[in-house]
Amino acid sequence: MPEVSRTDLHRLQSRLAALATIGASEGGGITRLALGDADREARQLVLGLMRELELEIRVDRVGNVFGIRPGIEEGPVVMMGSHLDTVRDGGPLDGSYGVLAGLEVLRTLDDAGIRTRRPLAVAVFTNEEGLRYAPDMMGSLVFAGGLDLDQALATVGEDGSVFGRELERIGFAGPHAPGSIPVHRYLELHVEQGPVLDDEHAVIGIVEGVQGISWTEILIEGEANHAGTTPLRRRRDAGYAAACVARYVRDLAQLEIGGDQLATCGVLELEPGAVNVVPARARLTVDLRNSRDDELKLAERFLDDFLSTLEYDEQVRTSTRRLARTEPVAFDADLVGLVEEVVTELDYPCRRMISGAGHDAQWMARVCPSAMIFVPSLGGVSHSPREATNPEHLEAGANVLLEAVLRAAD
Ligand code: HGY
Ligand code: MN
Ligand code: MN
Repeated sequence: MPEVSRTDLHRLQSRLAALATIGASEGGGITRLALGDADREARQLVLGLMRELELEIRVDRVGNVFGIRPGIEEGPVVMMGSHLDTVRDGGPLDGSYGVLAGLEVLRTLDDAGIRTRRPLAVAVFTNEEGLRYAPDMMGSLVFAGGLDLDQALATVGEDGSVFGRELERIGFAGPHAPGSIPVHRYLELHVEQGPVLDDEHAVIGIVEGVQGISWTEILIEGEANHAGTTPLRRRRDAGYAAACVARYVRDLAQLEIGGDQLATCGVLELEPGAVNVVPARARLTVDLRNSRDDELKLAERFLDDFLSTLEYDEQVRTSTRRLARTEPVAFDADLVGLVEEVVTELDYPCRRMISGAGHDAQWMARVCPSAMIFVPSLGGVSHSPREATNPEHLEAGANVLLEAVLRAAD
């Protein structure tokens, strides 16, 4: 088989730059919420690249897009991929890098005249971020059988839109049943989105698993009142109660659970939102993460207990809705070992690690042996316009993906 070990960094960078213009805002961030117009445009750009590669294109009923490259033999594919949707004001690499590097790998194989024994595929999973429609990682979740298709299609977004209708509107309500593509191995290349590799000057993260995720929406019902006349003891202040929750979850993570427990209040909305009105209502979200499911469950329970106490202390009513819940997952040890073998041979400084961020690989691991490859995020920054990675690290990640896929496919 002809030797090939290098992808074309400039070609990859030019495609990343083109994709980054879709959903770009003045502040430099990128916003491509799932099933919005920018998501459609990004999907169409990738479809164009898939057609250039003469891939067999399949779109499934939850909008996942697959480009399939035939192998010498038929059968389960070796799949790469990630997502194209972003958070609000996100960066140019989260998700995009894994999709475009996967296509770069296929282009490199074409240029080298290489045909692998197994078919190869690049996947674009729908709604990985979960901002507009919860839960996150919805496309891979349905693909893996973790969420009923009709339930996904009926999901109402935070903007009141209906998932299935939006999927039709953007033209990506495909005919194929989710999960109908047999997968031999799944390999996802992604930026780390955290500081570990950058701090240690490592180039490649050999990802052994992903921590668990729990998202809860909390509604707090108090009573609007006059800020100047209502004594503190007579208030039912939803704003103060919400602030108590935000403060509590930090203590919950740092003091009560400890270890690698994390807690974030990413959304906090008050109504009526007037300077001289005691807030009547609050809507907030709590994102809890832990690599141990027993501790994550404890954190969830402690939060519920805190809300019960808060109701009594502040005379408010609270209600909760679980937006997402993904257990910690360990990737396939042999596939992780294959990635480590490749990285060692290519002589990149590396380390094994757990992913702090959730990824589609977390659900693909329930379908087939899966693993991930990380490259450093400069300053550990992601989900931000400042998200960036050194070009030579982008190239290193793509080369490791290329070599790992060649081995998994043959
Ligand atoms: O939330 C996450 O960890 C991922 O970026 N969806
Ligand atoms: Mn991502
Ligand atoms: Mn993300």
